[in-house]
Amino acid sequence: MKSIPTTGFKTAFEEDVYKGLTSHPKYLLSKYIYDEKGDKLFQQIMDMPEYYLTNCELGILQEYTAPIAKSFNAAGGFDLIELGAGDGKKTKVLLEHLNEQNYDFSYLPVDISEHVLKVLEASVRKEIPGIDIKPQQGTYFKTLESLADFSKRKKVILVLGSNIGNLLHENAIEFLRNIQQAMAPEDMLFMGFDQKKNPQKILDAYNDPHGITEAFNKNLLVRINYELGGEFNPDTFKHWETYDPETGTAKSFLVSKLDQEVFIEAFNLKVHFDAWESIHTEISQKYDEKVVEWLAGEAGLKIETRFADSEDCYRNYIFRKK
Ligand code: AVI
Repeated sequence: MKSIPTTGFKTAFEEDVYKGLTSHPKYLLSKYIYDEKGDKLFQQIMDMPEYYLTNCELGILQEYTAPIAKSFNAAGGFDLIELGAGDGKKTKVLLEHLNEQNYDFSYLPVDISEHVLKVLEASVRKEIPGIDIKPQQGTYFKTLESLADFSKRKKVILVLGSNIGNLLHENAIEFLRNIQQAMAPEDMLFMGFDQKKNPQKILDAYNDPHGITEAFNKNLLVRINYELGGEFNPDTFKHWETYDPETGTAKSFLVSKLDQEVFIEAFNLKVHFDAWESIHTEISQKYDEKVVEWLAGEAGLKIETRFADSEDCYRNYIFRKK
């Protein structure tokens, strides 16, 4: 395999794909799954019965709406800042309650995608009229930085969906530390963590019989084809999931079913795959209490409260600054 980038890289996507496919072992970053098609596939994943995370978290938010809302409240009202709001299905459970009970709050969903924010804003305004919604377009950290001085009110930062699980521990600590640095002493962080459980249940969630997770994973190849002039045939790759119950790490791979060379125009490069060679594409970390406590502690946070679903598959934690 020859590494011949003709010029400098035009985008971070281009550079990261180049690095990942010229490494040994090969990898691609899961954040690039989420283009318009990837977003839609993820919506479908969240609606699958096998993807228990959605219903577990929804169950927690429905069962503990009142105490959660109460813990958010503060004398001067509060700003509810959600990082990565998506379609807001779960958040709306909280928003409806907060609205009905006349809590004094503003809802600030943060997302990189203007489109996602527009759709979310329209649906929140329609379903829960009267809510003070102020969408914030941008990366999490740039937005958090600017929100640190946005108002004098208490900030409640919401991160649902166990999104932190897509980060290696080292990066998860950095993520939490960035949030911690934007927090004032009275602020709080409300975050979902998928828990260690029967390994079969985890494998089933990431290896569904409908092939939706496979299409989601392979969207990386489809996107390389579209955006970088790649010539991947996704059918020649197998979606493969592993789960290590000791570390709690679920890993997704794409495995080449044959010895092949794939041309990528943007790099003027043929990438060689041995038969059964893998591309690592995603981690979905599962947690236990000790690990959550350790990650939080390393980031200068402490656990204040936790809420679990009836089977203890999933937990939402409230963190404060240490
Ligand atoms: C967004 N993230 C938390 C999902 C997860 O569970 O890791 C993405 C996903 N990958 C496969 N299915 C869902």
